[in-house]
Amino acid sequence: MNSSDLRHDWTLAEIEAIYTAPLPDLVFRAQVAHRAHHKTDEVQGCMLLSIKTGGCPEDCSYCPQSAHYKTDVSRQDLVSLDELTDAATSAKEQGAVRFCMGAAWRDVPNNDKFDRVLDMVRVVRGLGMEACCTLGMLTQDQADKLADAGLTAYNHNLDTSPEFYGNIITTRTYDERLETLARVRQAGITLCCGGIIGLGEDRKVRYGLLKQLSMLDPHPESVPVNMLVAVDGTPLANTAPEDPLELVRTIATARILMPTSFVRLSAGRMQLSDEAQALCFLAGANSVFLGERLLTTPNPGQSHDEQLFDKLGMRLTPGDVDTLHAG
Ligand code: SAM
Ligand code: DTB
Ligand code: SF4
Repeated sequence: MNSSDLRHDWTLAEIEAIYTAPLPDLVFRAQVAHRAHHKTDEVQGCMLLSIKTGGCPEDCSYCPQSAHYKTDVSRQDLVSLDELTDAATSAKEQGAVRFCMGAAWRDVPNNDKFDRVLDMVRVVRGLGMEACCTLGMLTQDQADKLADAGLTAYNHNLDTSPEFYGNIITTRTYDERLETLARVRQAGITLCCGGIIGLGEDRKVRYGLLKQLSMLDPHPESVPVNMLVAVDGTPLANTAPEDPLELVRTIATARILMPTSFVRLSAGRMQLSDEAQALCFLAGANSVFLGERLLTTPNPGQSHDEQLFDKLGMRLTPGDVDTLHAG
């Protein structure tokens, strides 16, 4: 399929028809899309590090790092280059091909801290991994500097549909998010852009999110699908857990709408059985976060994941990014 064959005009009715198909039909269609573009026995391993934690001025109601809520997350200033180097080296040893650095900023400061982030990107690239950052809103100049430092991808999620968005975040608009995404593209950095389910939204909201993601042209190279990790102290702490089959349907629909993208089974794996995760892979997920911690919340960790991939007869995408992109 040429990139010109990829569609950016999926309608809500089409998305609804895909999402609500009988599960065997939905998964079959997702498999066809998946097999046309990806190896079905491989999962891309990414590792996260929170490089600046807590005290964020945004009010994202799912997030334990927002300064608006009282949670157990303790604030931590930007980590040193040495700490970063140790974490990235260990990530590589655990099989990660992409290292993602997350900062609880509304936007990126133009000072020595940003210079340190640029050095961090160089360190990660020097170790032979893809480098991703998620730092909040960016100016064009900052995006260009990140690109010059060798940044592979920038993560900035649309999170939910434009209509539901105001229920979740009031301190930054949907359009501001789209503007940052456009600057990242303009700088020549690949996009990691997805969303979150289990916020108390209904299916229509998920169709709206999937439509917005598929309207991005080109599609985001990476689409993280998060399931809410309900954290004490946040406004969503008592939200009823989402049915894992809704996650499977969301992933399968994302795979069909954006067949060439990596679809990442992101936050929420602690709440999923091995069988539910297996269904997510059958539905076309081909990337996960490795390690015992996401940014501030727990994640299954190496030994559990090794057993899981072993049981499924799947493996982490091997190797250095240079070999990864060779074929
Ligand atoms: N501050 C940056 C930003 O918002 O762009 C970067 C990090 S932020 C933690 C990245 C994404 O993680 C959010 O957009 C959201 O989709 C996801 N996320 C945050 N807290 C979560 C939670 N408690 N459960 C599931 N996903 C979460
Ligand atoms: C994304 O979409 N999910 C990751 C990554 N991008 C930065 C973060 C998930 C965070 C989950 C809550 C936490 O650990 O703080
Ligand atoms: Fe801040 Fe990002 Fe958390 Fe929103 S999701 S409160 S922007 S760290």
